[in-house]
Amino acid sequence: RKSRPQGLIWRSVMAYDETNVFARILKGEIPCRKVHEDEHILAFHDINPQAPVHVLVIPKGAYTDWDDFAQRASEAEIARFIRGVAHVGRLLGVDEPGYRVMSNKGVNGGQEVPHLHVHLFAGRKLGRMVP
Ligand code: D5M
Repeated sequence: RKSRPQGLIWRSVMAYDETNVFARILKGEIPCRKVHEDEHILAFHDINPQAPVHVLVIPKGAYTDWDDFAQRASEAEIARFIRGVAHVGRLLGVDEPGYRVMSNKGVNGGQEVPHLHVHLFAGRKLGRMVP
């Protein structure tokens, strides 16, 4: 039997579904209400907002979720993404009085779309999260 490359990186790469809705938004196949775009990230309004401001920020790289990103992305990519999310908060004018950032991972995290995304919620005083 042919041996496969070992380990988590192989598994993560193979798990990425190129047809997921955010991959299709990145390819321009599905429209979005864009907030910000640069070479590395895209930010757009959530189709089903849970707060007055509900924006999703995604890296352009093919990462399934937070853990995949943490394992495979370079430190420069990770830094750019985190800075990108904060930049979007300032662009939206919600850095004061503030916002919440959240990323769901996997079935128990409630993740629906298998491309890493961070939710940015703002526009009102948010309640405590009840798991
Ligand atoms: O969150 C996935 C989020 O993605 C959920 O809040 C709906 C949103 N969504 C799904 N399809 C679209 C499109 N086409 N545009 C904008 N927003 C969308 P999760 O953390 O995976 O549960």
